[in-house]
Amino acid sequence: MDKRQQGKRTSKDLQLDHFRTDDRNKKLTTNQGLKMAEDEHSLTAGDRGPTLMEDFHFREKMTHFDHERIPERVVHARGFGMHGEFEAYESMEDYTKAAFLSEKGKKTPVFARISTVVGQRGSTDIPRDVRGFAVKFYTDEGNYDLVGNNMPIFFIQDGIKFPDLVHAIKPEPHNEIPQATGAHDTFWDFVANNQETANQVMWLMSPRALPRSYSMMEGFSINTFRFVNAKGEARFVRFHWKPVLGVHSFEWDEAQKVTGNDPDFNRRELWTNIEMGNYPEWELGVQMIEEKDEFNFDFDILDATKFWPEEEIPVKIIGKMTLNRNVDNFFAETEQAAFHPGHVVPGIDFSNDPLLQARLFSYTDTQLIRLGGPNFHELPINRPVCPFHNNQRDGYGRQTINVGNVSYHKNSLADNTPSPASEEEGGYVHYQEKVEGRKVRARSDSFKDHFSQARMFWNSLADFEKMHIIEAFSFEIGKVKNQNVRQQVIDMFANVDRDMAMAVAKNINANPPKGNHVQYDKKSPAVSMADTVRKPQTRRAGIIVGEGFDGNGLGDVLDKLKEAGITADFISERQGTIKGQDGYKAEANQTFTTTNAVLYDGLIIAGGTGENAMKFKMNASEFINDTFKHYKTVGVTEGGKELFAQSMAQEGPGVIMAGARGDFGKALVESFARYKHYERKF
Ligand code: HDE
Repeated sequence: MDKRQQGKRTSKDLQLDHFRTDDRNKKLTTNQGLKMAEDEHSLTAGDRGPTLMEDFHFREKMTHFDHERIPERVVHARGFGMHGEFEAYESMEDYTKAAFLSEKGKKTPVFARISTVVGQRGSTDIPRDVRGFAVKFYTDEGNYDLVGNNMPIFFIQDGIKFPDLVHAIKPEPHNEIPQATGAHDTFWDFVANNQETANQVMWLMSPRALPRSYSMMEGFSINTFRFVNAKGEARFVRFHWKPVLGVHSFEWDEAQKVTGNDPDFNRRELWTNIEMGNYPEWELGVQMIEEKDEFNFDFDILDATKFWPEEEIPVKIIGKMTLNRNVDNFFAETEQAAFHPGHVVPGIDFSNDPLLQARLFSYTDTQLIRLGGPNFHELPINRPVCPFHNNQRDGYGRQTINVGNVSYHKNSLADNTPSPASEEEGGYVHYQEKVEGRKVRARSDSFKDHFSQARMFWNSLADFEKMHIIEAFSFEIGKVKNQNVRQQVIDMFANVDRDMAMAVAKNINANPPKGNHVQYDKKSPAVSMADTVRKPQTRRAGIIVGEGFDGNGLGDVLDKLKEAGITADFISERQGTIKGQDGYKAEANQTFTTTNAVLYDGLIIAGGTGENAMKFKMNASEFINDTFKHYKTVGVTEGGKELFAQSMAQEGPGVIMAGARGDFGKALVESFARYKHYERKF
C-alpha cells in the first residue's frame, strides 16, 4: 500500500481498500479464522499411517486448491489489466448528457484490460491477432464500459455468425492445433466462404496485428453507438483511442522470435513502465454523424465491417486516459473483471448495428458461467463507485445484506422504494427511435459491398505496410493444407488488389487469381501507420560490450538515452563487470542467452570480445543481423566497427556510425524515436 498516496487516490482505489488484505507478518489461520500450529504434515494415524478424515485443515486447503480455476474467457482469454484515470478535455454537453464528459477537467477512475482474442490464457502476447481494448469507467452515474478492439472494423456483420467465426479461428477441434493463430485451414475456409471478412482480414494481415506495445496501438469501439443530449437530440457516434506514443508494430519474423524469448513481452513492458512512472496514455476521440446524414455515405454506418474514414468524419479529441497503477492481484482484478458494451450511462445509447445488438446479449450470458452466477457485479473490481439499489436478491456468492422485508415493486411497506428515478433525477431513458418493419432473417443491401473499403485500406498504405501484408498472407495461406481453400482465398483477395493476390499466389505456388479488383480509388491516409507520432520514451536499447570494449566511444550516450526516456541494458557473454579500454567498466545485466536482439528497439555496438572470441563474434553478429533485418537502429562506436563489419548489416538509414554525423548520442536518440527504418532496402 506504500505507493498509494492519500489525496491522489481515485474513488475506485479507495473502495478497493475495503477488500485488500495484506498477509505479511500475520499468523496462518484456516478460513474460519482458527490459528494453525502446523501446515506441513497431514494428520495421520502414526507417522507412517493413513491420513485421518477429521483433518479439516488438510481438507480445506486441498478443496480450495481443487476449485481454484474458473473457465477462461471464450474469446479474449489472455489479457492484462491496469487501473488509471480519464480526464475530460471539454464539456460535451451539446452532444451527450453523460456526466463523465460534461465538464472540462472532470476525472473518472478507469480499469482497462487489453487482450489477444484467439489464444488461450497461457498463450503469447504477440500472435498475429486483433487486440481487445476494454475500458471500464467508474462514473458517478454507474459503470460505463467501452469494449473495443485495436482495429476499427470486425470480421462479420451479424452477431449470429460469431460462434462460427470463433470456432473457425480457434485451434481445430480434433487435435487442438494450432494455438493463438488463424494460420490454418478452418479459419481461411471461413474467410473464403464469408466474404464480409475481407476488410478485417486486410487489417489483420497488416502490421497493426503485431503491436510493439499496448501503449502504441489505437483502440476503436467499432460498433456504432448514439450520443444523446439533455434536449433528447441524438447523433451516431464511434469511439477512438489514440496512443500518445503513436502506432508502432513488430515485423512478423520479429514477433515470432519475441514469442520464443518472452511470450509476456507486452504485459511485462507495460507493467515495468507503470512501475517506473512511465504511464501509458491515450486520447479519447469521437466521430459523430448527424441523424439526418445517416444515408449520406457509400457504406452503411451501422455496418461493423466498415470504418468511418477520418477524412470524411473527423475525430474530435475529447479527453485523455492515463493508466497509472498495476493491479495488486491478477485474478481478483484482471481475471474477474466483467465488461459489457451494454453497461451504459445516460447520454450513451445503442444503434441497430446487428453486431452490437448480438453483443448486448452475449456478455452477461458469458459472465454467468465464467464468474459462476448473477452476483458478479458485487466482485470488488466490478462494483460501481456509486451506490446500487434494486429488488434483486440471492444467488450464488451473494455478499450484499439487503435489510428489510421488501424485495418487490410496487410496494407500500417501503413506500414504493427503491423507486425509479425520473430523467431529471438521472434515470436512464432509452432513445425513442421509431422502428417498423417485417420480421425477417435478411441483411440490408447496403451491407453487401465487401471489397471497396478493403481496397481503400490497401490504397492508403505505405510500401512497407503493403509488403507486410503480402508476406503475412503468404505465411498464413502457406500454412493451409487444402489446395482448394488456398485458391479460394487468392481469388477472393484479387477483389482487393490483383497484384497483391498475384504476389501471394506466386509465393505459395497457387494459380494466378481469376478476375480483377474492384474499381475504388478513394484513400484514407489516417489508416496508414506511416505518419504516426514518433517519440523516444520507453524505447529499449541493448549495448553490446565485450572485454576491452570502447568505453570512450560511448561518450555521453548513456546520459543522452536516459534524458530521452530510453532504457539500456549492457549485453555481454556473462553477467557482471566487463572491463573496457582506458579503465572504462560496464555492468552487464544481460547475456547473449538471457536476452535477445528482438527484445530491443535497437542495438549499440561498443566492441570488445569474450573468452571464446569466435563465439562472441557469432553471438554479436546474430544480434546485429536481426536488429538490422527488423529495420531497427544499429549504433556503432569506433571500437565496435570490427564487430559490425563481420555482420550482414550495412551502412544506411538507421545505422549510426560514431564520428560520421556529429553528436553520436543525439543521432541515436533521433533514430530510436523513429523506431523502424523502412527506407532500408535488402
Ligand atoms: Fe466480444 N466478447 N464479442 N467483441 N469482446 C467477449 O465476453 C462477442 C466483439 C471484446 O477484457 C466475451 O467477457 C460477440 C467486437 C473485448 O474481458 C463474449 C461478438 C469487439 C472482449 C464476447 C463480439 C469485441 C470481448 C468473452 C459479435 C470490439 C474482452 C468474454 C457479435 C468492438 C473483454 C467476455 C475483457 C469479450 C462476445 C464481437 C471486443 C463472449 C457475440 C466487435 C475487448 O461475451
